[in-house]
Amino acid sequence: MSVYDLVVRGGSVASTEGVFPMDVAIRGEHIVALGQDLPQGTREIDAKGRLVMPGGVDAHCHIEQLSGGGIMNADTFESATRAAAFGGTTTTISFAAQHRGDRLRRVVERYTALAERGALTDFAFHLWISDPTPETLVEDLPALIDAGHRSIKIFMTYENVRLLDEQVLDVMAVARQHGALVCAHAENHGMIKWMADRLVSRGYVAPKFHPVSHPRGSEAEAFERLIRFSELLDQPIVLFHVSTAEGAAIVRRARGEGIKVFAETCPQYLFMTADDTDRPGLEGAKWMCSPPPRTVRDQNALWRALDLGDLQILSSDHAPYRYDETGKLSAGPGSTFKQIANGLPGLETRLPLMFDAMVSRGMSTIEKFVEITATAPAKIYGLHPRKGAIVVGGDADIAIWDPNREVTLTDEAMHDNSGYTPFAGRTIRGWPEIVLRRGSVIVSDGAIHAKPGSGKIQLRDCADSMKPSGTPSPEFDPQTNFGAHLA
Ligand code: DUC
Ligand code: ZN
Ligand code: ZN
Repeated sequence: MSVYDLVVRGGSVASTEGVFPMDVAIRGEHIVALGQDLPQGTREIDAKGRLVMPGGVDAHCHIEQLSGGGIMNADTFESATRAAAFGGTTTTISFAAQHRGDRLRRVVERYTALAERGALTDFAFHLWISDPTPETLVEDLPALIDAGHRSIKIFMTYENVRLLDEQVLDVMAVARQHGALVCAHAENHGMIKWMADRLVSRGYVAPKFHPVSHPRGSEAEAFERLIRFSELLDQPIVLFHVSTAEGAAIVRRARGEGIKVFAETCPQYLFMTADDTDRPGLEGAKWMCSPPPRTVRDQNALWRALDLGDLQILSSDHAPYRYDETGKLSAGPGSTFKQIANGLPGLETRLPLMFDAMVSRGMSTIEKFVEITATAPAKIYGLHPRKGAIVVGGDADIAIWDPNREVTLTDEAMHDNSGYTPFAGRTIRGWPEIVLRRGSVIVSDGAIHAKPGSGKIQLRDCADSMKPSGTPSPEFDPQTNFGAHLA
């Protein structure tokens, strides 16, 4: 009998350090050896001519979740993680979304139960806080962070979920004390509301006015504000979905100042522009998300920022709504852009789109692709080295790619429940053919083999990314922690 349950043989193993010809030996759920000419396993996968990559870590996706506007998204954990797996992603971080009046602890229990019933990939949650009551801040949040839910999501806009500045600071102070990251949807609420109200009152209601209602400065202003909060409390933050050149420049400057800021962008900001929403009737709704995609100049700035390391993470922001009365058109055929749910499906296309651009078309390198789609999100969110890399001792989460397979994206080929992809019609080169999650083949021959509910929750320790950059203090103490600001 072999010492290895499975050997992935003869492939090129990709990491942030390079691409090396190696076999990968797996026992149970873990990688136990890497090297050439490893002994025969009980089972073997022939990976000759294939790239053997870490399974993707998608650190920003909305699954089985009620939006801020009260619209249920189209996916269950089963359908969303099925799509993720087909696209080479083996870990998702979605939201345990607290709406006002909800008890946070119950929210986490509810989402955990949903994921434990349906998920095919492994999963974790960001704690989405929209009701920072004493119960939330003093009782539930500290206990949940200590239990391993080590990232928090806050909104600076969206009427029903946004926090005021003082509330954001309250949440950040708890995060600092207990060791969690604070992730933010950062846009200036007043600017967006004022613009949207004026546009609608003048009859400019089509989807193409949605990008107009999110002035590019609304991102820059909110980024700058949140960064100064981060500086005040010495609390690490992640800025979600950077969409503008100015936003990327602000992140670069803040990191240069030594403020612990991480940032993410998404395929929609690299491959789409505001013009995508300019379609007949309400069709443009399918391309509507917030912040909106901008211009080709912004795309170029974001690519550069990824290359330079100013932006570290590439997530999907998968937020699936059907183009019908259950989703995008829930307010009816006369919907204004304000009434249309924001968000795009993207769990399945995230990795193939990025591989095609970065590797097949030569805009970047395989190493950088692995970094921004798997290793860096795993490190920043406290999942590494269990997730995000092919290393001895890590979970055997592996996507085996045919780098030459050409695929034309179509609505029909997608496996989530939204019924379309904003990237339909694109032909891309490179596709994950076999996907392993903790040593089990969950995708092969174009079919899914995992059972709903076989994904496991990933509780996390306090990673370095979550710790303050200055001298850590065990207690929240304005005298010792904020002395510099009070002087
Ligand atoms: N914007 C968000 O903030 N969340 C979900 C989707 C979107 O477009
Ligand atoms: Zn957002
Ligand atoms: Zn989002």
